[in-house]
Amino acid sequence: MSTRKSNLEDLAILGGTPSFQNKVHVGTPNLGNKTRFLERMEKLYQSRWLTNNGPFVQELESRIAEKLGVAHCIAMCNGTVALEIAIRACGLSGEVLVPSFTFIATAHALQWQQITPVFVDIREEDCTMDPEKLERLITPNTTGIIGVHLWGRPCQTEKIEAIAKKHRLKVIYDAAQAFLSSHQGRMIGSFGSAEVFSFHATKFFNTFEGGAVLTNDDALASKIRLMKNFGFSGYDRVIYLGTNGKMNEASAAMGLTLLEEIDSLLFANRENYETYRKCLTSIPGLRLLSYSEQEPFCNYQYITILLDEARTHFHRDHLLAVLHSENILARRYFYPGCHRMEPYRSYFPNAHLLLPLTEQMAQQVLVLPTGSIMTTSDIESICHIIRFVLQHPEAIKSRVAEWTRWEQNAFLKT
Ligand code: T4K
Repeated sequence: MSTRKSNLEDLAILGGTPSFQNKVHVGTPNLGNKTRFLERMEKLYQSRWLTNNGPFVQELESRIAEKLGVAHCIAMCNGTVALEIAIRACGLSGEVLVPSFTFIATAHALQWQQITPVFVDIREEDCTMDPEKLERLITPNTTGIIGVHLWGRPCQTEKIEAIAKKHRLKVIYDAAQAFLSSHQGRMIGSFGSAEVFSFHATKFFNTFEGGAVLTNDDALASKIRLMKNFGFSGYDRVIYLGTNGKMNEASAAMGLTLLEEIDSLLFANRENYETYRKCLTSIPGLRLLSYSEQEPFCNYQYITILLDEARTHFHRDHLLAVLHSENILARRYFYPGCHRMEPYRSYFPNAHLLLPLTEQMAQQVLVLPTGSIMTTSDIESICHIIRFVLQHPEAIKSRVAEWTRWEQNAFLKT
């Protein structure tokens, strides 16, 4: 339920009633058909098979591999562990090139294994890693590149892979946000040595917690299967160093249930994106990042806007404060950039000097709510508030006595 704003006093930050009674999140989980999920839970109760490569996990793996046209899908307990295992299985060490403008897990998955993430700047068009900036950062210690398909938008795979080939580097993609999107007509999941998805609750396709490594390399797939199960090749027989990266049966049951209705989830995301696009046009200084119309598949999972303060006269953080007071919990994915978070800010205090666009975009970006829970009217209300606020930037700024409180709030603290 939301109310329209016609006077400044209607804004919750100026004492009005919040537009939304309950908090609206960027990634409220899609839950799928409860009956179908409970039917699977009933089977799980009867079989008492809860994890360790159970039937639901096997079914989910083969369905995903088939859907994406990739030889192997190895389901995992989450995207971060899947990344760590893929990195290890590919034999990365020393230094690996990676964008800083990503979720912290991309960098942590390397550093966790004493591999140094070397941060690369991004492109202005879509905020993915800029291949033009890659080559100069390659040293004798570089062993690989991790590209990130940020917000479901493919990074520049051809250019990245050409550079990797020239320098004999391995390429892995962090495709955590790109499940069921394509790149030049080919499903994401089939690029590089391996690609890693996240099926976390906040992703449009979730398994509560979960993830997967996709690869067409048979030997790599076998190694990853060993690694995610302590290196067991049979009862009492360990032939490799491994860890516990297994997905459990309840998670896989959730995945299978959501796969059954994936088309309607994709449709909802697309409709939401179209509504945002329609309602956020012609606002000076506001750019809604578009998805390519050329691609046959896209998950439309993230609604990303960039605010150029020089033109809006309103900083992204002030808009964030206004939206949060209206119970619209927009997020600054990915502020302030991995290079400004620990331990990297201590390790590389001058990293920002090589990351001008990362710095700029991290100040401008805001991700807005979407998912099947959102109605057209909810989205229209969010857009109405954004438009209303950006029509009165100076008046609102001068009247909010409490910016300091908002700025001290954990969300807005640098
Ligand atoms: N690489 C990339 C590029 C990634 O984006 C991610 C994950 C990874 C690697 C690692 O994959 P995982 O190991 O996570 O599988 C969230 C997610 O936890 C994370 O999975 C995701 N990326 C990242 C972009 O976002 P937070 O800390 O911002 O989420 P949180 O807990 O604040 O939740 C987001 C919103 O969803 C909230 O506004 C509340 C709502 N929510 C959340 C949960 C968990 C619900 O309504 N219900 C829920 O159950 O990280």
